[in-house]
Amino acid sequence: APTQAGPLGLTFPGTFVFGAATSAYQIEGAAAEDGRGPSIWDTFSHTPNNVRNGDTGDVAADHYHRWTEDLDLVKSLGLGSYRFSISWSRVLPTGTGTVNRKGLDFYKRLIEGMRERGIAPVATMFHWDLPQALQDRGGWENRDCASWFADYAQVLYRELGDLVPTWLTLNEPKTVVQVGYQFGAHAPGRRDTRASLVVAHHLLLAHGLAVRAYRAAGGTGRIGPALNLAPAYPVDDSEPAREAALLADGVENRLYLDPILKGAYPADVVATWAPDEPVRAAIRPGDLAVIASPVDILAVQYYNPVFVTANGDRAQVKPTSEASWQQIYPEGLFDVLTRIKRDYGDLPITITENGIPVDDAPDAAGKVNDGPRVAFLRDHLAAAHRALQSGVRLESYHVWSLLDNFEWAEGYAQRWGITYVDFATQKRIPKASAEWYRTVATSRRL
Ligand code: GBH
Repeated sequence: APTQAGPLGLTFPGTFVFGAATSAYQIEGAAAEDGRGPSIWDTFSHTPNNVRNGDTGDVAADHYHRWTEDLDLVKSLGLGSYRFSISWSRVLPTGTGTVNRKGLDFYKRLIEGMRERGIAPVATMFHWDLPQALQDRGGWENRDCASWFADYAQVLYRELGDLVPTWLTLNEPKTVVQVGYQFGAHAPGRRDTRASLVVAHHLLLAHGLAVRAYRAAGGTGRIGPALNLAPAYPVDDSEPAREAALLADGVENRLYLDPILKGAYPADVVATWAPDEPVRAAIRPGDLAVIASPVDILAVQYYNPVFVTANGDRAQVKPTSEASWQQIYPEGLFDVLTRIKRDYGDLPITITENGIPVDDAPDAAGKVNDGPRVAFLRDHLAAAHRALQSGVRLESYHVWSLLDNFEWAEGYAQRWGITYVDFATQKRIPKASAEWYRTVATSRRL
């Protein structure tokens, strides 16, 4: 008998997993507890005028103390997967050297807590919170940072490897490159395009070395990168607009996908962006072979497309969410997923982030009605379903985010959670979107 589907008439296969995502600095708080060393986000957020309202992650959603409640929440929403990140400076307070047991034990308990609840852990090793001690040694501009990362990764494999089926190396290297090193709106707040390209290479090298270390450690789970991909469309059919969109695709997507999955930098991006010696010199013989070490899974994060004019500017074509950078275009997710299969091969894919901010708050009855988020998630899940039906090996979907949290330069002013957090009391209230998502996840119907 045909399975009865939800309002859109779509049913996800029994193997498909629904989950939610967070990251360490955005939710944990406890910034100075149990031996955690400072990260560049502590430094950045404590420097005036970097973050809206002077907000910091000192307390955030206090997840470090409330993690059992938060895992109970994941379970109560019927989710099968939870993607979190590990704070490098909790595990290694100065980035290298002695392991901080208490920091490591926090993650051990957290991961065991997931397993007890039947939730599959997806662990990101780096979600932008570089140990400050390593920034003091040059950070990602220093080639050694790639090896420091691989050493840290080895500690994680040794201590937590048996407990974690899915490892993600770097969260969104593109955002570090663009926002951390070109626009300066994220830590470490640099504005230097040449440095940003060297950083891109060192990040990719770090990813590759960590993948190699996983194989050398005999890891039996899966490992891959987490890339935020943005399909680039020309605003019109003119030749110049189409060429500009092609270059934008290079900068947004191929600059990361090509070295990892094809072992080569995209020639058009290199010609346009890195014609000079310092950047070329950063790329040493053998690096690309390391970067292209085979991965088991590709983690895709999708928020928005870019629309490109003839002179290479970005244009607004679709309505935005409350984030000015986010034009809403669900079809872009279908395009991204099918493009990977077409251009890079049939590898397993997990969507590790997708969501929007909504300025929501409890009403008189204590309900949080985030209707725009329900519509956004529904339309993007429908696009993911369409990709599945056209043969993409899409295994799972994680909503960004489980909780309202510290939204980087926007501080607590943007709420991205399916769960409302009252930061004064730390009370959690599942929003309408959470109730809706529970129904989808438990029925598999959309
Ligand atoms: C993700 O980045 C992050 O992985 C996650 O931590 C974050 O909370 C979530 O999205 C929501 O933002 O204002 O011009 O400087 C998504 C990619 C890159 C989108 C940085 C916003 C800022 C553009 N983000 N970008 S700008």
